[in-house]
Amino acid sequence: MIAAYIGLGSNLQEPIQQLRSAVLALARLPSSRIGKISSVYRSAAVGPAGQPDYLNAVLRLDTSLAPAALLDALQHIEQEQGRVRTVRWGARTLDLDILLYGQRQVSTARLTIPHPAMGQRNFVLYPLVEIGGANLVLPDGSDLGTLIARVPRADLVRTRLRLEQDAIVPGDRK
Ligand code: ROI
Repeated sequence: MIAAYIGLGSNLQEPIQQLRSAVLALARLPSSRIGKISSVYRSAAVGPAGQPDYLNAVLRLDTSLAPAALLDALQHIEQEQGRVRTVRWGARTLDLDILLYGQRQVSTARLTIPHPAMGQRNFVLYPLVEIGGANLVLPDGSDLGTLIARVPRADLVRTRLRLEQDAIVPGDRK
């Protein structure tokens, strides 16, 4: 099993429900098991102004799915939860990003791992450190503690909302 870290984000159509539904769908992926789940964080949208605030979280998924198969599965979940293009670019019902996939680096037309923007995004780094710890090392040898020291918490708020649910059951294990 590889420890993959998945970023979750939503700012449309009951974001907390979107994130909870996504966690249930992730729990049902084959050859995968959910590990730690971060708190839910709220922040203003990075990108075009005028869209609703986002809820974000990060979870660890222990998986035997290859990176491309994992991406397929995440995109399927996004589609199932009605991700559509809206008039205002950027707002979305659900965004699932592969942040890290063990110590692997992946660079294909569809997929770049580590996620290229993760080092600049407070809504990724703070929940990631919450569950992975500041000593988590990236494939390039940098550690999360060093990265997060360069990124202010700014408007990021850690909410009391949680994504753990009784219905989380492991998918088929290999
Ligand atoms: N901004 C925030 N705060 N959270 C997100 O998850 C997020 N996702 C995006 C863009 C539009 C870049 N902005 C975001 O894709």
